[in-house]
Amino acid sequence: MTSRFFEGIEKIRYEGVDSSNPMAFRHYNPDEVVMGKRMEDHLRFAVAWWHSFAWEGGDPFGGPTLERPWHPQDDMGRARMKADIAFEMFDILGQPYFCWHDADIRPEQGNFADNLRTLEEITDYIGEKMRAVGTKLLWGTANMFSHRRWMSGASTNPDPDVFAFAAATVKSCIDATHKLGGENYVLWGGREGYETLLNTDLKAELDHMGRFLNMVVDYKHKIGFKGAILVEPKPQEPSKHQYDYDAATCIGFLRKYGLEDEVKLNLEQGHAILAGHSFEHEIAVAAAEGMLGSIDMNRNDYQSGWDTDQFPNNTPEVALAYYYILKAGGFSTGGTNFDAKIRRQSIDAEDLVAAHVGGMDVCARGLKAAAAMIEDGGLDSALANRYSGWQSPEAQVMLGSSLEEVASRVLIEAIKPEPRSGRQEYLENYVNRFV
Ligand code: XUL
Ligand code: CO
Repeated sequence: MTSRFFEGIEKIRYEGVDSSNPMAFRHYNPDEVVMGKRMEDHLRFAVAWWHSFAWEGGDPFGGPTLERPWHPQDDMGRARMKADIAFEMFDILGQPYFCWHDADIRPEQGNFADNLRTLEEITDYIGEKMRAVGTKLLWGTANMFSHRRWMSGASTNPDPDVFAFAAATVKSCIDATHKLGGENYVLWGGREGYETLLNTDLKAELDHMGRFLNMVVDYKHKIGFKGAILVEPKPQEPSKHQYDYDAATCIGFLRKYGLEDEVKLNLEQGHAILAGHSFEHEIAVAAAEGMLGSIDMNRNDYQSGWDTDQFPNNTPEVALAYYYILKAGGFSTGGTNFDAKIRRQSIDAEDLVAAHVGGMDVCARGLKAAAAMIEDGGLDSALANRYSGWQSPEAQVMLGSSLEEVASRVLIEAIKPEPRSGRQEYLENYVNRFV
């Protein structure tokens, strides 16, 4: 039986760029082949259960604005209704994937045994719906930041009982992800950071987090989970200082704890902005280390300094993100998760669908622009030209020689560098031709 929540909203179809139908795709055409691959297989869109179905519209000044028949989310009957609604929307959008936290899909009952039982029950129910609708799981994760037990962190908590509770929680969520055929498992620190050094043993907390992540990786291999383990960088909010600040910080952490070949990154656009980076910077840093896993595609308000998690709508930004993703070989297990929420005044079912339609369309448009830039090769040839000096045998030999040898060559050959233009505006104008 279908609910009446999405009544009057038809399945979204591709109508092409000339369509003025706001509930149609103008660019996202799943079967269209871009650089030898179907658009759907490039983008691998996922809906985030938390923002779309669990969030009730509250902010620090006011309570829920989104009155949904499945709120409040405190019993299993309403958890099942929420799942029914979710899959109705997946059917309308036709996106191939979704993502969840345990706390989004089952009620919080305050103790581990009951949380485990209801997680198993609801993921069995979700498994049936996945088979019926054909939507797959991009990733599962544990919410270890909302309940008060996590207020001082999960694996970085000063209380070893919280570390234990976190280990049990992550085990249950990896089991559920594995059962549903999930393609990745994500860990976002949440409160893995601190408010004040005055009460924090920073070194002990980092060591505990490193040990925790090693346990997670060992367990993944033990059960034969083939998906990727991903961590998600974020510089602040909720904690003042987060240990997983940005891609570079996470990479250093993973190397220190011997996890560089086991764990990749789930990069989020809004988190990049909060860290003072562009999204493409974070993507390029991860790609340079072979650690690009997946992305959370949203947009952050550039003025507020908060994690506003808005749907993407900026083609030039999105195009550059996909440009560097395509340059890195595209996604393997990863995809494009809309870790984005509608504004609290957007209270209609139609707003929720329209937000995803627009997000999918701007990503498709960005992907096409990125592919066109790659096929044209303008940025590649500019780069090859800028670094062409490194092709010379002298330059290559230099990399294998000592500081004194290089110094004496400068004197003997009277090396005198001549500055060359970086051509930034020329290249920015080039990109604008495609977006
Ligand atoms: C928080 C955030 C999370 C993670 C999953 O800012 O992005 O929703 O994506 O826990
Ligand atoms: Co995210």
